[in-house]
Amino acid sequence: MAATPLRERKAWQALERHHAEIAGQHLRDMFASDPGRGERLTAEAAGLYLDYSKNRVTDETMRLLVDLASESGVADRRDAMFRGEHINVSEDRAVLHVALRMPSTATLVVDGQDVIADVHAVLGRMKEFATRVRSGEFRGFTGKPIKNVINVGIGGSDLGPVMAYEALRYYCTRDIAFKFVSNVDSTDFAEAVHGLAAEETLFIISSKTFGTLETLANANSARDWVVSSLGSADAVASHFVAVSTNAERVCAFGIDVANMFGFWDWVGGRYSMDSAIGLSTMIALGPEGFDELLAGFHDMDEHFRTAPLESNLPVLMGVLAVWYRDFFGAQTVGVMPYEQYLKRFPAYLQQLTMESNGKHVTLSGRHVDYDTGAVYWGEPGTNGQHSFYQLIHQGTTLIPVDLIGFGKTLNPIRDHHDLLSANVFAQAAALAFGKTEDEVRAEGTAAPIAAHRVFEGNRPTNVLLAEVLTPRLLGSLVALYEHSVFTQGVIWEVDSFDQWGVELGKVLAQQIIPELTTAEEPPLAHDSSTNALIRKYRSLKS
Ligand code: G6Q
Repeated sequence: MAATPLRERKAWQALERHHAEIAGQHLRDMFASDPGRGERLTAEAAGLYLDYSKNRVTDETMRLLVDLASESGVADRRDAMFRGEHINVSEDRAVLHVALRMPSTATLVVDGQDVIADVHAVLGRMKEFATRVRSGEFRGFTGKPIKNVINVGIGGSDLGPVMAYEALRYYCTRDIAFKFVSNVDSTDFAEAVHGLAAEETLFIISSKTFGTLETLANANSARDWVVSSLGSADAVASHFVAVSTNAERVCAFGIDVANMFGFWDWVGGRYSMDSAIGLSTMIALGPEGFDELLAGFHDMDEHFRTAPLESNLPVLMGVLAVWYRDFFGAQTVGVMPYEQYLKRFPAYLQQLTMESNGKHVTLSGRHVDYDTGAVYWGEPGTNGQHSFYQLIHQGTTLIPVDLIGFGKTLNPIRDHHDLLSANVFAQAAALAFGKTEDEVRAEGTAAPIAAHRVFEGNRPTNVLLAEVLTPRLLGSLVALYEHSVFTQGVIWEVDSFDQWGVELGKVLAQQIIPELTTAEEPPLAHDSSTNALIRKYRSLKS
């Protein structure tokens, strides 16, 4: 824990002075006076090339930002994480998603237990199971092979599996359909099973706690569906497996612990796609593909653990995020993958970033006197260009954007990929350099219309480029953002691994459920708005 409050750190104060000096500078001028920055302000690791030259920074800014990371104790805290110390202070837990992707030859003893041996024991069971499902050796209740796998889970037990399946669909078996049910809205379940044969369907009930309302409601509906379709409660054993840390609750639900894949309290939900929560990913990809995914995570972990801060990709992206959030007041960050397979990546990142760093107190419980986590959002390019990019280019709000592109497509057709990629570079340049009124006039547009056609520019971007989307690259990309989030969290001195902010609504919902379901309206003791809404709902319902 950094001893000094953020605003009192030397590097922070130096950055405040520095910001006042350079905030007014335009990227046009920065590039004109320093043509080498496009090649210099770059970094590369684990198959990812980062061009951060189109940020509103100079070499001095980067030096001060890296000083801030250093003075904030990023390296010490990173090392404490890798050692398995309880850096999740509000839950008194180790934070060891990095152990999930360490090779079997590694050892890491935490609280007296070799966690790497545990990780690989579960991976071995997952591989054996995934292979049996993929080959058709695993049979359902009526003796038929599995044609549909449905992951039932929510939040961290859903977003990673969905994102990975969509991202790696090219590499996944097409013999099995994969579906994901998360929402307690019954439509999610109804549409997922529509037209499916229960005898060919396997449910993976994914829940760390096995106590989550939405997941248990969907799991119960799945059990009803299987039992009523196949006419026997005995069918449950052949159509359900569980991924959880809570064997007791899994048993109570009716799933044999022999069909349960475990993980540990040191894996946070949003950091769990590479644990047993990735069982659907492994069935889809095959064990070798899953190993590649893990290797990609590990590549980036090793880079984060060993590279100097000034050339460390997650650190660079992390400090730049702090720069815009705290010094420019940027409230949101756009992440735009120019790769259709990454269409769910922004949704995945929303949880990773916002649940991790959307915090208002420091590790010691003091209210922060600076801004923490930004809002993350995004859509694949080029679709976004035809909708909300207008505001990024000409609106009044500064929105730093990460653009993610690839040298090759997995589906080469005509010149689509060059058309796509040209847009990555064009957007980054347009956002940075814009178009002046003189340039608009020189093209023949006179006032007052000319003003509408001016692009102020000076909008920052990171461009991430990789060769092609593979399981390994996806692992590296996710780990890059995980560790960037970590870096920001250390600087802001928040607990990036708890999520108390999701609790209050859950508790209130539990109180309200019976008030919606009793035949007679019960006495309502909420605020007048909630009381009136409940009454209106009851009347609409009846
Ligand atoms: C993630 C959060 C949260 C969690 C879900 C599902 O970091 O803790 O999104 O993953 O609430 O929880 P269970 O896996 O316990 O059902």
